[in-house]
Order: sequence, then C-alpha cells, then structure tokens
Amino acid sequence: MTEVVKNTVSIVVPEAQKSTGDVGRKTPTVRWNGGRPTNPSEIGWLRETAKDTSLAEMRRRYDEDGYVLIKGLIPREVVLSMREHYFTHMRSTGIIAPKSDPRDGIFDTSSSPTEFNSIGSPSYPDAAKLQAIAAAHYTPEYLKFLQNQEVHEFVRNFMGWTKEILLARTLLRHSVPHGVSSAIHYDKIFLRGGDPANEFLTAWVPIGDVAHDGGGLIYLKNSTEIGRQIEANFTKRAQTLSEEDRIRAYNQNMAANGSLGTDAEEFYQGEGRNFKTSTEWLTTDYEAGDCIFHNPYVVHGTTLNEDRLNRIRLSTDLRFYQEGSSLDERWLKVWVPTDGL
Ligand SMILES: O=C(O)CCC(=O)C(=O)O
Ligand SMILES: [Fe+2]
Repeated sequence: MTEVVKNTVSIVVPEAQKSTGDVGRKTPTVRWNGGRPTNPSEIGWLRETAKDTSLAEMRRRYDEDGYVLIKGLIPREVVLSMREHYFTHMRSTGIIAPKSDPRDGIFDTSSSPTEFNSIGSPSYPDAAKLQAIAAAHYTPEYLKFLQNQEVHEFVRNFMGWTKEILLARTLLRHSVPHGVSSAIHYDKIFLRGGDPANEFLTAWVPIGDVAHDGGGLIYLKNSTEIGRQIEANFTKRAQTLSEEDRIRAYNQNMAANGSLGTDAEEFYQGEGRNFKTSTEWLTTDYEAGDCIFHNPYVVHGTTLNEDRLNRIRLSTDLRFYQEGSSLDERWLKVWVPTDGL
C-alpha cells in the first residue's frame, strides 16, 4: 500500500498579526452623531481580541491602540436579560414600540428622537423620562449587572491590580435612532480629580447588539498621544483657575458639554487642529457580551444611530481604579441629572 503523504507544512501566524478585525471586511458606512457623513476612506474597523488571548498580547494591544475590544467577555444571556429589564422599566415612558418585546428594544418611531435624549445628549428629556433614567441606575437587576464577575476579574488581571474599585458613577445610556448622543472627547476631561498620575480604566459595555451604524463608539486611531497633548494644553490654560474650576469639564477653556466637537470636521477645526494627519476613525459591529476597555486619553465619539431595525443603542460605561489609589472623588456618587459632571 502506498502511504499518502500529507502536506504537513503549517504556517505559524505570529500572535501579533491575528484577529486584526479588518480582514476582508468592507469599509463601514456611518454618519457622525451630529448627522454629517463620514469620509469612507477614513473609516475602518476596530481590532478585535479573543478573550483567551494571552495577557501580554492584550496589554501590548492596549498600549498600542489605546483600547482592547474583548469579544464575548460576558455571557450573552446575561447582557440580553439586562436589556430586557431596562426596556421593561422604561416602557411607561413610551420609548419602545407598542406591543414590542422589551428585549428587542425597538424605538417607537412615531415619537420624536429628541424627546428621548439621554445622558450625554446636549439637553435632557422631560422630568418623567429623566426620573425613569435616574431610577434605572438603582434597580437590583442593574446593580447586580455591575458586579459582573467576568468584567471585574478581567480588569483585575489585565491591570495587574490586587483589587479594583468600580466608581459608583456609572452611566447607563440609551441612544434612540436619529437622536443625539455623546460628542467627541477623551475621558480624562471628565475625571481630572485625584492624583493626575493615577490612571483609570474605562469599560464601555454595549447592552445588546450595536451594528456599526447603530450609534456605538467610534475611536480615532492611535490617538492616545493626541489626547495627552490636548489635555496638557488645557492644563496649561487652566493654571490661573480655582482648584474646583481647574478640574471641571465645563470650565471657561472648554466647549459646551466638555466636548471636542460633534464630528471629525469640528474636531479638526478646534482642539484637533494640530493633528490633521491622524484621520482614521474605527468602529465595529458590537455584539452583546463584548466589552471595550479604553485609556483616559484615547479620542472617541459616537456614530449616528441609523439601525435598520430601529434598535435603541443601550450601554453602560464604567470606570475602574486600583484600590487605594488617589481617585476622582466626585465620581463616588451614583449619577444624578444635577451632579454637574
Ligand atoms: O455611550 C456613550 O455615548 C459614550 C460612552 C463613552 O464615551 C465612554 O464609555 O467613555
Ligand atoms: Fe468616553
């Protein structure tokens, strides 16, 4: 019998080149949250990271990119139950389509999107809706979701901390189709308190699937250094201000809402004017269970929610510090609409 000689040559792909997230995927088409279209040649995909990737490689990517997008970190069912809970809680405000399943979170398109503004929008909705959003931050289901073991363990191991502190000020935000949500910023603008050398970690947790044109986060590629330079400039200009004003996101040097513009064009006309050579912005099709961790300086904003199924983008954003570090004390209280942060 002749032995069939199999081709045993295997190609070892270096870990650093795996799962870049953009292989063979068409350039996404999105609009900025302010409504202007993006330039397709400047939009790309975020790098995806599998949760079993080595810590060393994850940290290398975080250092290089300013973020690490972990696919499927939280069990999908846990996330979808949270989505169902939120829209059941919010149903009385009229946010979801009549008779629709709260788990789907489908916007009632007979309403005006601006009536359903949420945290991060330029203005708030009416008192009843605002009260419902505030109350959603206190439900036992949400508080349990915040204790999610996968996220806490990840943060602890990834940062090499003995114990992580989740700041009480978490932001549970919905963004309805064609509504206005968060503008361009880096997170340090809002957390300038505490020892400046102490870095926190943000986790943005989509609560449901968020397609690339569904109002999720969009990041300026390789922008950590850009954020640092803009912040150094703000710090210099704030030297004559009182301590309270110096750390305020809305001090006299800052634009409304602490933002750096509603879209790339505004960004490059304003604080981004010295960084016009960095023009690639990255987003993705986020799936329930994914979690994106980013540093305090990486520049990001949101896309316009143009979801084909009229799904409401729901997410929470969390900030972690190492236990015992000097942190921004203003963030130790649960968000209320009047906290001025
Ligand atoms: O969800 C949003 O609209 C903004 C979230 C964000 O900027 C963050 O998580 O740092
Ligand atoms: Fe942010």
